[in-house]
Amino acid sequence: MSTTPAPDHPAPDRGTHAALSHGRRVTALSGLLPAISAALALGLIVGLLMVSASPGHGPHRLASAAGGAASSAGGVDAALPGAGKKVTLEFEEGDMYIKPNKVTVPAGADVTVKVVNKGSQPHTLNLEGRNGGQLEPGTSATQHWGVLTESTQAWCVIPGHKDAGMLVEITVTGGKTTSTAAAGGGAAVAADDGNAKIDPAAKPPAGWKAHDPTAPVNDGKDVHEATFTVTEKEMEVAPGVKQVRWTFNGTAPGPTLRGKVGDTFKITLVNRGTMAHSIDFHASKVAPNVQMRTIKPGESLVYEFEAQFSGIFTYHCGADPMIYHMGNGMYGALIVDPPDLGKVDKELVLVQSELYLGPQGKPGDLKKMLAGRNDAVVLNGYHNQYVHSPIKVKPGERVRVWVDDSGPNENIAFHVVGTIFDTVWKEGQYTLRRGNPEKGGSQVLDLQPTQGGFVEFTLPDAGTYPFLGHKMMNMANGGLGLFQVG
Ligand SMILES: [Cu+2]
Repeated sequence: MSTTPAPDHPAPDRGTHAALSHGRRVTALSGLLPAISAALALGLIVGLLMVSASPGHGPHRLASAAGGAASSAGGVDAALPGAGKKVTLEFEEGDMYIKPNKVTVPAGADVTVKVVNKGSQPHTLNLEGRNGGQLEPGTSATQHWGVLTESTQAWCVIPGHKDAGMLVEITVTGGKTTSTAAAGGGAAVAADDGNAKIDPAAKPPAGWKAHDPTAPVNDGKDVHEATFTVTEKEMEVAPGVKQVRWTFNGTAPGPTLRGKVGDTFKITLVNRGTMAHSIDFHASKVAPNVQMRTIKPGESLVYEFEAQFSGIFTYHCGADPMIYHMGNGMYGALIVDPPDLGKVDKELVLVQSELYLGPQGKPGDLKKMLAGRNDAVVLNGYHNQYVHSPIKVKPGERVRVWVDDSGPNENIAFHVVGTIFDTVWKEGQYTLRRGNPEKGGSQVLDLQPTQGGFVEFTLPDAGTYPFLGHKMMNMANGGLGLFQVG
C-alpha cells in the first residue's frame, strides 16, 4: 500500500464552494432534509432578530451586501426605514443547520451579527459566501455586515454545508430593490445548471488506463498495516468529464485491502485534504466516536481492529454530510477471506458506485445525491470502464468476482451474460456452492448499498461476455463491462 502525495488544492471556499453556490439564488434546499427543516422552523419561533444599541464593529467585519449598499451609516438614504438604526442578528449554527434560517431587516439598518457554533465540527457564516473566519465547535464570534439595502443570503462555506441546509435568507424590507429571489417565493433555479454531462458515445483519451480490477493476493500475514492518505483531486470519471474527487490514496474506489479472519488491520488515516474527513470500516467492531472520528486537514489517526468476520466489507468516509463524502469518491472494499476459500484461476473486485456530476472540474452535486438523481452508475469509478478496457479471461478459467455495492444510493443485481454462477457468497455465507445436490445455479448476486459478496463461474467458449447490474437503467447508465475470452 503506497502513500500518495497530496496535490496542490484550491482554497476550500473557492473551487469547491463555487461549484455549489450562487450569490442570490434561492436553492430551496433546506426542504430536502426534514430534520434540518424542523430545527430551522424552531429557529424561526425563537425569533432572534433584535433591534439594539450594539457597539457594532466586531472582529470579523465583512463587506456589506453587493448591489449598491452603502458601507457606512453616513451614506445611507435617510428615507430608508432602517436608516440610523443598528440591528443585531443572533444565529446558532450546528451540524447542518443555522437558526433562524430566515430573518427580516429594515433597509438602511447597520447590521451586526453574533454567531455561535454548537455543532461538533467547524462552520462559517459568510454574507454572500464571502470572507469570514472559521468557527471552531463551541466558539462564537461577532461580525459587522454593515448597511443592507436589498435582500440577500448568508451561508456556511465549508463544502456541502450550504446544500445540506446551512443557508440563511435575509429579507430586507423597504429598500429600493427587494426583487431578488432571496426575498422568498422566487422560482428555484434548476439544480443541473452548469453541471458536466456524459457523452455515452465518447472514448477515453489516449493513455487512459482502467482501474485494475485484479483482487489483491492475501499475503498470509497476521497484521496488515497501511496508510490511507486523503486527497481531493481532479480525476476523469467518464470520457472528457472531470470532477474533483475526494479519495483515499488518490483513487475512487480506494485501495482494496485483504486478510483473513483473526487478522489485525492497522490503518493510519492522514488527512491531506482541505476539509474534515474520517474513515469507517464496516469490517470492524470499534467505538465509532474513537477510530471513526472526523479529523481536520493536517491531522492523522490510527484505526486498528481485528477482523472477526469474513466477507467483503465497505469502508467509507463518515464526515458530515456523509452522502457527499461517499458520493464524491470516499469508499472502497476490504476482503476478509472465509477459512475454506477455494482456489480459482482469476480473482477480481468490482465496486459499484454512482456519479452525481457537478460542473466540470468541481466536486459532485450534493442536491442530486440527496435526491438520488445520478448521472451514472459505475463499476470501479469510471463510466462503462470495462467496455473501454475489457477484462481478459482464458476459456474455461475459474473466475471469482468479489462485488461490493458502495452506493451511496443504488443497489446492484450483478449478472454475467452467457454463464451461470455455480457458487455465490453473500453477506457472510454461501447461498450456493458448486456440487450442490440440487444442481442449483444462480443468475444474479443482489446487493443493497454497502452489502458485498462474490460469485464464481467459468466462461467455457471464446467470445465476449458482458457483465452488468441487471437493473437495466443502471446498465444503460454506465454500469456495463465486458469479459473478453480467448
Ligand atoms: Cu470525507
